[in-house]
Amino acid sequence: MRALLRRLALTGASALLALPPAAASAASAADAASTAGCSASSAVVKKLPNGTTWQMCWRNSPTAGLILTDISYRPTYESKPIKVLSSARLAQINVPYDDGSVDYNDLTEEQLGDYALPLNAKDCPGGTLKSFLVTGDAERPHPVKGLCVTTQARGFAYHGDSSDTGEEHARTDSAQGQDLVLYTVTFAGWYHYITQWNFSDDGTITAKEGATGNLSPYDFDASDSTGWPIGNGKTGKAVSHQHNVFWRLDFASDGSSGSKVEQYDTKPDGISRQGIPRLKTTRKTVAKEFAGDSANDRWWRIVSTSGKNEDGHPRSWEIVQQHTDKYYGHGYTRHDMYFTQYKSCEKFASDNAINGSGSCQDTVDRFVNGQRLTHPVVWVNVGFHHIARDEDQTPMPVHWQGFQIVPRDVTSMSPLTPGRLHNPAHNGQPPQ
Ligand SMILES: [Cu+2]
Repeated sequence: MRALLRRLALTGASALLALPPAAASAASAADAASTAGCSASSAVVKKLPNGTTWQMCWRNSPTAGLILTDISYRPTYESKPIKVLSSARLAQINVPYDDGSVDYNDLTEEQLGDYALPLNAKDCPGGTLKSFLVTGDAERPHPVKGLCVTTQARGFAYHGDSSDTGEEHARTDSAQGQDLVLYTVTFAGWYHYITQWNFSDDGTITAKEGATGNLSPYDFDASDSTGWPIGNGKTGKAVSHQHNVFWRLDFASDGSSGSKVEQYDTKPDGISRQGIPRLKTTRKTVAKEFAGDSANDRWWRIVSTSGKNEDGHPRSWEIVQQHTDKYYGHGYTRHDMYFTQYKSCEKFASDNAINGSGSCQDTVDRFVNGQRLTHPVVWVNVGFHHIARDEDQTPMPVHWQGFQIVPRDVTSMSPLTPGRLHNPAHNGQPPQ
């Protein structure tokens, strides 16, 4: 009911669905905390079983929820941590309903971060719960144990035969992978949102937003073309809607905010003499602010202008966008990626003007106005069009949407290569 009142108070409209907030505080070795640039209570430092160490600072914003800062990656063979991101956070969740009745901004209207829910030990298996302050509908701020910091198995990290790279007494090597995982659960209306970040031992970062909770009880009046029958017979049709999630990434490759953005496209390139289709990959440096769209065989990377790996290749981080249901309802939701020059008051993908300072534009599409990209901020937009199904009752099984950030040439070999293979003999073209 609290959630309903919150919706009604904010919108004056009938009820809908909502969203929740985020996380904060946590600890580890004091030296790591000082390295990370935050207090021990807001530092997370974790060495995973395969040897990779991730470290970062965290806090909870009443609006944006869980905010991670100063994220660094230290694979086994690196002598010091490699800075990846200055900041990683949500930038908006839009929830428009297909019948045009409502259109929520769950961060900026619903104050997602201020409605974090307490987690129980069973909600954080093998991990540690961290507290932070929220106010929500209470009179004053109070602590909630709302951040889980844990590790999770992710299946195979690799499986390979070393004879293929020229080892004389060959072996089959295999390992299981692990992730450092941080998440909070927040609510808006009847929806509970899981804001989660996975940091894998192979250097991959996964951002994922999970939607669970319950369908809006006030929105079972859809037509055939705007909803789906839920419950016995055909009388109640739940209104379909979009969960449109934006993330904001401020890269700091190798500790420097100076980076460039490249777009790669692979296309057919005729037929070879053997009668086999050829493919050709082209690179385009994105010099100015840019709104991008996913396409077959297209990807982007953020390239450090200062750091190189031991092979002499520039370190970079590739954005891997997964499935998205694009929402065309607003100018700012029409593109999958926005690359903008860093500006401190550009924090939210919509409703930005009233939530930052007055000197910034209101929506992310308007942040793109021709500036040269020397300190790129990446906005990733992933949509999920939710046509409800009977299985959504109850509680609704979690639906995830998100993307990944994958290291490309950050290290000269796999960060997980077994020690006996981590040498020049196994790096590059093997002996024939
Ligand atoms: Cu939904």
